[in-house]
Amino acid sequence: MSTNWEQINEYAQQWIKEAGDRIQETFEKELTVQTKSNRKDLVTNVDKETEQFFIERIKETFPTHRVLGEEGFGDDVSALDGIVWIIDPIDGTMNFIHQQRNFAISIGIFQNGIGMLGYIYDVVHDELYYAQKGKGAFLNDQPLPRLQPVSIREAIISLNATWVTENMRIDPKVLAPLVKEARGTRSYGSAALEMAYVAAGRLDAYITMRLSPWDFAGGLIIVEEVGGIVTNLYGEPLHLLGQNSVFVSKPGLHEEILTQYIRK
Ligand code: 2AM
Ligand code: CA
Ligand code: CA
Ligand code: CA
Repeated sequence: MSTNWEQINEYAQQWIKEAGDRIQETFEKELTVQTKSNRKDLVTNVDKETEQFFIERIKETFPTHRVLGEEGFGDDVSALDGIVWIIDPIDGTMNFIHQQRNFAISIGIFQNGIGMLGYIYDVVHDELYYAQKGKGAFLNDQPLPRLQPVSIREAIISLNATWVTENMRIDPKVLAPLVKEARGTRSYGSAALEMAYVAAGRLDAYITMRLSPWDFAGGLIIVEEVGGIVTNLYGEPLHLLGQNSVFVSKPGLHEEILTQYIRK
């Protein structure tokens, strides 16, 4: 039997909107904030409740689908056979806590390792970025145009200041000249939104040194549907079940940055 992607898409969009409404309702309530791996790595009761909400809905409706979720309420996924939902219930938790904006729900749905449906929902702005493999990407049902080439000098590149200061993952001298040459840099603190912004042409590229699958799963599908390139910093494909550096860009710009700044 072939998979009914239209049906999965309808449910996914409905649950994402419902989860977004639930998140908005928590703005008036007190948050429980905990740290994870370090003092900058945060989680709240809302991250956990939102992930549990999705898992309950998915398991009830699609019992054979598996879920890989950041907060660990899903399945132990060690291979991507069958249908797997990769979920980040709140991407940009620090923003959620401090700003009540600049965060998103991010979901990628894969079949045998191939990205079929991608979603990034900017809850506060009610902006749903969505893509289905081979059918293009959309922002609130408006088709997103294919990405057009841009030069480095005219590009706005998103990256965190961490990567041009002393850090454990990259020599700060590698990206500093790129920061200087670009028209501008930005940092939003939500990998999912930064990928959505590349897909929507609001940013030209996004570079970061360590993300997990749930941070980029939704964005990967959306960006590729508009002709953008998603690789690790060295131009290699991303591992969907491990951590990666991530380099998302308009097509020509991707090659230009790789040859002039990363591989040189
Ligand atoms: P999160 O909010 O879901 O944790 C912040 O710069 C971006 O990096 C967010 O998208 C954040 O996702 C992600 N991120 C990945 N690993 C992280 C970590 N260990 N600590 C903080 N943010 C992390
Ligand atoms: Ca997190
Ligand atoms: Ca995340
Ligand atoms: Ca998260």
